[in-house]
Amino acid sequence: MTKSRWTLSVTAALTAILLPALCRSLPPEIHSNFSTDEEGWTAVGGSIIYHEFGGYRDGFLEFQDTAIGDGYIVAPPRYLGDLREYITGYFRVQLKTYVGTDGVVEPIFGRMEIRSGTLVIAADMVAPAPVIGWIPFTLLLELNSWGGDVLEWRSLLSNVTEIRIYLDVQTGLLDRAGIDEIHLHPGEIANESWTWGAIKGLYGR
Ligand SMILES: [Ca+2]
Repeated sequence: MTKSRWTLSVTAALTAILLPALCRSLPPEIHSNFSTDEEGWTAVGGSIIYHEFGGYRDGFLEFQDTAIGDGYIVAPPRYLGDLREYITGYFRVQLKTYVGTDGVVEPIFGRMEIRSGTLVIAADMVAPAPVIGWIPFTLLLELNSWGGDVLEWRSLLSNVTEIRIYLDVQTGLLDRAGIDEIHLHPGEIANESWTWGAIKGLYGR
């Protein structure tokens, strides 16, 4: 084989290997904009009040703390299952709180948990401070933002059974928070600022 034919053969082989990977389509974005209802989100340790107007855009969810313990909302099934194709993507939500500026915010507020059975990874989207007005918070779906061992992390994300977003703003009862435009994007984040990402790590419960 001449050098030029060998080069062509190698180029063709590399193209056959690399092109499908480069052209691999991303999975669909998963989102909840709450235009007409709660879109399957439920509450634990509190209640959801659906508002048709007043969100970041149109409708939104209001979580009200009505029980002792840390309250959170639970994602519907379309966010669950094998999320490995979303690694390097990100979650984004719009949040607001109804506490006064002198209110003490619980550290758990804005924590997101991804669970697979008893395994849990967790990260904080929000600093423990009131969120005045609708503010976007972004959490990268990559190891550095969540911590843990990479093999365990990928194993957990291959079979996600529950996703929680903690919206318990303050100690005591009847504190409230709003949430809107919950998005899980498969692609890398565009060049823009993103907020807090304190690592909570991977652990069993
Ligand atoms: Ca909305």
